[in-house]
Amino acid sequence: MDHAGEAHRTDLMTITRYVLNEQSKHPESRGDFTILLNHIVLGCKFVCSAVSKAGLAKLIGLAGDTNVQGEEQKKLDVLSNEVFIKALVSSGRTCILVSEEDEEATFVQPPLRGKYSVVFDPLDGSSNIDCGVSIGTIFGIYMIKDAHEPTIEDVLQPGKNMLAAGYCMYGSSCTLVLSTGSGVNGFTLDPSLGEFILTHPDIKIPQKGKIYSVNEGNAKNWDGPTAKYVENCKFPIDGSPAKSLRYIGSMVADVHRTLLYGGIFLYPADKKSPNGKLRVLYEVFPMSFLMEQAGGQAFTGKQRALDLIPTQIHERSPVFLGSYDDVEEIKALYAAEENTK
Ligand code: AFP
Repeated sequence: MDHAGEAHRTDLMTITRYVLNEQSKHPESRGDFTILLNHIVLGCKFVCSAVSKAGLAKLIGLAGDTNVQGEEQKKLDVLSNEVFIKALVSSGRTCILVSEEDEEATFVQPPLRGKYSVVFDPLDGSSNIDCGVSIGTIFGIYMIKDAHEPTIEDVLQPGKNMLAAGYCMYGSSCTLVLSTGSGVNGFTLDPSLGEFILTHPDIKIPQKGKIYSVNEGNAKNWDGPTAKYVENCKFPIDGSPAKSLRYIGSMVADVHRTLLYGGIFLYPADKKSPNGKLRVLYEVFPMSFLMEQAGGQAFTGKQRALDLIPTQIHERSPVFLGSYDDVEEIKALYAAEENTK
């Protein structure tokens, strides 16, 4: 009998155990972050369950404007937002919440106010729900300066100030990828236990990848460096093999593949959208944080993505993120263009 293998299978590292282990490295810690994370995990489990039932509900006629009790059915993205807002407020550890779904930030009132702000997209890629493509929740966590006097400036901080970031992907399995600033770990939900188990310890993105991921339908509006980069992926000038194109159109799924297999994900600026499409606080920053923590890079076309200082909560930015060497190449193309000005 393979006792070591058996031990490996029975000694389960749950996400809570992992975070408590991390917490024990900081004797001054009072467990606030662990409590906050538990509430985020609860939100992810709820959304995972709702997403997995969504297709079935539609097939058997449960979804629509009203449910069997005659109550109005909520759209999944609206429902997910409500679940996360309530879970985060009730944790008693948050102060300011910024959600993709809400125009204004939510300021948590004093009895439940804590020291963290959370920026999140409760259900990113939701236009893909009806065709069963993987979608996800993305989040980033900041510490606020003064819990007595929170201001919007507390969330308008560069991404490099985030304490933690992660995403949960609702796909063939439910996977939560997290960084608390010392590497990246992936946890998979075991539905029979209702627990996220560490399945992808210390994720490192390959130094160079064989895949590029971009919406090529926007090519006619791209700037020179992006167009040149993608051309080079298809027709490499150094004689190396052409890269494969993979694009789902759901950031969590595209970034998850990039993180595990290597390569580059691009959502560039174009003539129609000079700031690209993706939102700085709850798409660009958390994913850039994870990429850097996994040994990759994230670049906006002008600077390191995590150095950007947002001026509005729903601001957008172009982003190029992924394997270190691949991002290095696009940086060189932008630098070369800058030199010709
Ligand atoms: P939805 O939430 O509207 O589906 O948008 C998803 C998203 O913000 C991000 O997850 C994708 O990477 C990106 O948009 C895809 O955008 P395009 O459809 O323009 O390629």
